[in-house]
Amino acid sequence: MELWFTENQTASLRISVKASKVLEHRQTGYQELSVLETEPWGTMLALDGMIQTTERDEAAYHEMMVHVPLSTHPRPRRVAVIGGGDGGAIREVLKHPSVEQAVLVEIDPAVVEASRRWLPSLSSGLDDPRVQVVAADGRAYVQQAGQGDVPPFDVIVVDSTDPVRAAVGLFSEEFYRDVRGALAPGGILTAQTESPYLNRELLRQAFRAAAQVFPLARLYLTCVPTYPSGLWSFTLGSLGPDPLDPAGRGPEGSCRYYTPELHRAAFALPAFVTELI
Ligand code: AG3
Repeated sequence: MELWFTENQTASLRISVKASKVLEHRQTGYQELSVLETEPWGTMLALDGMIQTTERDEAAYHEMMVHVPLSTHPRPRRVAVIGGGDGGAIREVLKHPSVEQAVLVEIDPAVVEASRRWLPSLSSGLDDPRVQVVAADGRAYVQQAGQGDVPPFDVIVVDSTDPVRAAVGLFSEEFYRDVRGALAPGGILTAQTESPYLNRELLRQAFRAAAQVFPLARLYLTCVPTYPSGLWSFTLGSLGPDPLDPAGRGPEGSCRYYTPELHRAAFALPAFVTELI
């Protein structure tokens, strides 16, 4: 018997992947969690039926999401990742020697547990002494951070799910204002902002919201074959440094996707994307 996993990406678009095994499938306190062994992409994590990450293509997402802001900042010391319970983003943050503290704020502890168990190549960094894992709602955490409950961050990375349920608020102007409040002078926000082909309104709205809140806002792209349309966007908001003129040292240790050339190239946008924002 063949086993196929299908994500309904939109009402009229699906992606299917052949799986050899279901490693875990359960309802957590927040969502339906599935971990599958797939033939083309290796181990894959899905939440509520939406592919979040796969071993084979996650570098195109996590490396670009993290190394672009962290190489832009001259000396990132404190970094927060909102969401991203699989640990892939944190693993990349730790490649920057200036980082003294990396806080992972994941609302669903089951995601962290599943990743520790099935995706060690993503979650391995979670045991690093610089890492603090907080089980909390990212919005509330960032709001409190802005009120001085925790020291300010140099970079805040928003590695959220699609804008449904708990994640809806993570694409709003209000949230970006809270992020700004939690950043140190010269701080940077990077948020995943979905597909320019399939989430046009959302992307435009999120980018414009960031541009309202931050003196500098830029959009950049990467290619993630298992995400809807394969073309994926990040919105970067900065209180100072410009990602087109990166001031940091860049990641130490090997990358599978990110290069300084790609860093620059990622900001070259197709005409239809420039028109979109
Ligand atoms: N967060 C963004 C995943 C969005 C994918 N959407 C979809 N498959 N419909 C990924 C979390 C990885 N750390």
